This record gives sequence, C-alpha cells and structure tokens, in this order.
Amino acid sequence: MAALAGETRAILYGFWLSSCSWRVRATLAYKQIPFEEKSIDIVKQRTQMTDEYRKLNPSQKVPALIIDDTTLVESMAILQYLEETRRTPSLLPNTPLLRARMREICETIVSGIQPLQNIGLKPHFSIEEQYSVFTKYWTRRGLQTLEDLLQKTSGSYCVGDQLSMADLCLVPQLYNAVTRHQLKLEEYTTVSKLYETLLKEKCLSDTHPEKIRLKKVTE
Ligand SMILES: N[C@@H](CCC(=O)N[C@@H](CS)C(=O)NCC(=O)O)C(=O)O
Repeated sequence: MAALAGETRAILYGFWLSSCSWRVRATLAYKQIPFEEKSIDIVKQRTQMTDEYRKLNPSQKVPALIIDDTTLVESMAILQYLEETRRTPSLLPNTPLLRARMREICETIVSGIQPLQNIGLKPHFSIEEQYSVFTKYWTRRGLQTLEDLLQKTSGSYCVGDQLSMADLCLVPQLYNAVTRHQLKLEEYTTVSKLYETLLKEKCLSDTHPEKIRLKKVTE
C-alpha cells in the first residue's frame, strides 16, 4: 500500500498467524491507511519476549501499532482509535443497540475465546495434549455462543447488512479455529455461512495470513 505524499506510513508489529494482528491489519486495509508490517515471530523465535519489543508492547504480545507519532497496543483499543480518528468508512453500526450487539460478538471473541487458546499458554501445560483439550473446549464453547448470538443479529454481516468490527474479529478467530485447532465449523450453520462469505471481503482477503506468510517468504 503506497503512502500519500507527506504522510508517514504506520508500522504494524504483528505475526502472520496472529488473529489479533489480522484484526488490526484488516482495519487498516478497510480504512485505507498506508502501513507496513514488521514480523514478530511469536512461535519459534519468541521475539515478543525480548526487552527491545517489551519497550513497544509491555504485555509482550502482538500487535503493536506505530501511528500518528505514537505507539498503540491492545488490538481493540487500536480499532477504536482508528475508528475515532478516521471515521469513514465506519466500522460501527449506527444505533446504540446495534453497537452493543456488535460488542457482544467482539467480547465473545476477544475475551471469551482468543486468550484461552493463545499460543503463549502452551509452555504452561506439561503435556501438549492437555493444551489441545483445553483450547478446543473453550474455542468450541465460544463458537456455540457466537452461533446463538449471530442467529439473532446477522444479515449479510455479523450485525445486519453492514461490515463492522465484529466481522473483523470473527474471521481471524474462525481461521484460527479451523487451522490451528482443526475444528469443523459445519455444525455452526450461521457462523460457517458468514465465514465463507466474509473471507471474500476485500479488506480480509487482502490481509489474509497466507498472503502475509508468502510475502515474508519471498522478501
Ligand atoms: N488482548 C490482546 C491479546 C494479544 C495476544 O494475545 N496476542 C497473541 C497473538 S494473537 C500473542 O502475541 N501471543 C504470544 C504470547 O502470548 O506470548 C490484544 O487484543 O491485542
């Protein structure tokens, strides 16, 4: 994505497979904010644990975003900041009730699923199988919650017929469930239908982890 004259590119510190990084990457793409991504390998090299990275993000997780001469951490704080500073195109539904519905879906994902399957938990299980059982349990439970919520709220997107933050949280978490946790989505009919259509949404397909991985390999 090219920077406009006089505009400083934002820098996203992320990891290709990280769902939290994909939320931010997709938001930057949707709002057409020029950025470059620097890879922090949270799996093999565990670069997030270095003192240098800790100066950027005290939680030693991805993402971190340098933008507007400051550094932001926590993906949902970043999404909100980008929404408040670059209002169009908007990622918020247009009534308080619909925004609350959107946040119910976001919270289910960002608090109820993502932290309970985070790769950072893995070293804290003495048997790898236990990590897998634990993460699958919480992911499945979250998927069922999403199915119940989305049956009531969705149209062509998570909340009605307008793309919102909920969609940009949903797709990365589902990709993660299908790939890392090898879960099948078919039994969650609303969830799986949305996943199929949302994957074609430009801001999500342009920022898909596989594209980021391939870009990294060819660089
Ligand atoms: N609440 C944080 C969660 C960040 C997070 O857990 N990031 C994961 C990747 S999606 C990570 O960096 N994991 C590595 C670790 O915990 O060591 C956010 O939304 O930014």
